[in-house]
Amino acid sequence: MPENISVLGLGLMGSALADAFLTAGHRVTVWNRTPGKADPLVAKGATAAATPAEAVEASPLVIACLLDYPSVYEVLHEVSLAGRTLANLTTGRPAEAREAASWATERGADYLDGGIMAVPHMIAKPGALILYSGSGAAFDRHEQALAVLAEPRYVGEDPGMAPLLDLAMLTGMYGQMAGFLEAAVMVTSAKYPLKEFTTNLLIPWLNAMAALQPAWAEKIEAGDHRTEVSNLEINRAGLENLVRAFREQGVKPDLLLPMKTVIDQRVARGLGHEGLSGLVEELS
Ligand code: FVH
Repeated sequence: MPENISVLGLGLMGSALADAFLTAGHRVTVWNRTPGKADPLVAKGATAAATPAEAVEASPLVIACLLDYPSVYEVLHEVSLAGRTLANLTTGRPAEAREAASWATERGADYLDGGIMAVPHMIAKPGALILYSGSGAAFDRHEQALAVLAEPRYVGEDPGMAPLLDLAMLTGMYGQMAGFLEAAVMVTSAKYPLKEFTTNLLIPWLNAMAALQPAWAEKIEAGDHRTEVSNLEINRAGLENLVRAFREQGVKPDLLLPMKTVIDQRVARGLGHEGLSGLVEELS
C-alpha cells in the first residue's frame, strides 16, 4: 500500500532513501537545506517541500537523515511533530539518541532512532541492514515501509540501543581493518603479493577466527576467562615477538601496540593464565 513518507536531508544517504521509497511506489515529500538536491527526486515523482514544517505536515512517517544531531534540531526546532513518527537515521551517539527521543516525544512524536549499516549504493539491496530502537509501536506501524530501505531490525525500546550497536559494529570493523592494514604493511615490506596473501591466506584465517567468536561471547557473558587454547602469557610473548618482527622489517606496529598494552596490564595483575577474553575486564 502506498504511504505518505517525508525525507528531510538529501545528502548521499538521504537521497538514496528517498529514491528507494519512490521506487517502491510511496508518495514521497522531500526537503533539503540546499534545494537543488531535490531536483532528481522531483523528476522521479517526489514533492519538494518549501520548508521542514511543510514536509512534516505531509506525512505520518518522517525520516531525518542529516549530518548530525545538532542539524536535526536546527531543522526541526520550530516544527510541530504532533502525531508524527520521527525516524532519525542520522548517525550519533547513544546519549544523543536518548536526548532526541525525549525532545521529539515532548513535541508529540513517536521516536525511532536508526543505525544504517550500509552505504548509499547498498540501500534497497540485499545485505543492507538498518537497526531501529525506540517506540516499538511506531516500529510495528512502519516496519513494512521501512523494509523497502534495508532489512529493518528492531533492537529495543531504549532509543540509544540502535546507535550503540551501530558503533559496536563499526568498532569490530575498525579492529578488523587495523589488523588488515598491519598485515598489509608486513607483507608488502617483504615484497610478497598482497592480493594473493589477502585472498588465499588472510581471509580464510579470519573467517576461521570469526567462527570462534560466538563461543568467546558466551565466555565473556559468563565471566569465565579460562582457556584451553592460548593464555594471556602466551599471547603476551606472541605480541612481543610480532612487535620485534615488525621493527626488524622496518615497519611500524602502531595499530597493534594498544592491544599489547592491555595484555601487559592483565598479565602484570597476575592473570596471565586467562584467555584473551579476560581483556574485557581490563576495559570495563
Ligand atoms: N554515506 C554513508 O555511507 C553513511 C552510511 C551510514 C550512515 N551515514 C549517516 O547518514 C547521515 C547523512 O549522511 P550523508 O552521506 O547523506 O551525508 P551528506 O551527503 O554529507 O549529507 C548531509 C546532509 O545534511 C544536511 N545538513 C548538514 N548540516 C545541516 C544543517 N545545519 N541544517 C540543515 N541541513 C544540514 C546537508 O544539507 P545540504 O548541505 O545539502 O544543504 C545534507 O542534506 C550522516 O549522519 C551519516 O553519518 C551515512
